[in-house]
Amino acid sequence: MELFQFRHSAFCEKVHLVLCAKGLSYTVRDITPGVGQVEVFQLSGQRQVPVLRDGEELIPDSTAIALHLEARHSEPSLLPQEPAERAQVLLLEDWADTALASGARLALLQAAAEDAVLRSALLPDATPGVLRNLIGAVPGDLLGGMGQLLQSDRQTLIFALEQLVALLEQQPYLVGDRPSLADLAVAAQLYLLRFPLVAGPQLAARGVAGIADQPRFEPLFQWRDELYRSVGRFADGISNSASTSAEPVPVA
Ligand SMILES: N[C@@H](CCC(=O)N[C@@H](CS)C(=O)NCC(=O)O)C(=O)O
Repeated sequence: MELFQFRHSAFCEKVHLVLCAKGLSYTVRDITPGVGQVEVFQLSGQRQVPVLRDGEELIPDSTAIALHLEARHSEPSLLPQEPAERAQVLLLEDWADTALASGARLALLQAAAEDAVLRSALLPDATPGVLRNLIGAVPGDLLGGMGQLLQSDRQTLIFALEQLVALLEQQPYLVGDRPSLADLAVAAQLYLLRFPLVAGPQLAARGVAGIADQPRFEPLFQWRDELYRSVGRFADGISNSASTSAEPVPVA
């Protein structure tokens, strides 16, 4: 299997987590946003990543990929058999992919507008050093417009994170007694708020100021990091992945 991805994409991260949880081997193709998406379009008929190539099949969309993998590799299952639990997992996954995803993306954009190191670390690995430095040097207030997060959006995100903390204080997983697609979808979006080790040394543990460094969210990020350990998603990617890139990219 081959995963076409952007280097720091929460939806691609979700697919990595599913592949790891199922113990599957795969390679990674890093796509450059913009120009690289032409190839994605030619292959899959749409331009977004993630796209998974599984033999002859090309599957776009993280949810479709997760369901495809669940159908092909049923163990360990990420979707409970019990209908009510299954429905809860699918609802939570959809919430993570929509409301949480949009809040997290906006929060990261705003943080990047204010933080030159974060800004340049988020650029695709193929970006030449000169350009990377230039973008890092652009004053944050010039970029402020692109990352404006309304106070109410931020409050909505914070409220949601608080509910996740409260829920996970009571139980180890969001639904049921084992990791499900709901946990992986939520953990994948948390990638943007505080980068896990697998994001590489420049980004690991950095994130959105006021969230990544907020003590009351610490249990949530610890839960996320523990989930990464339990599914075997490690920085070196040795357990399950080999990058096709010439650089030793920490497999994303
Ligand atoms: N619903 C899709 C969303 C995928 C998505 O938003 N991909 C973004 C990267 S995170 C993308 O390809 N953006 C480029 C574009 O829209 O042209 C999924 O779950 O995979």
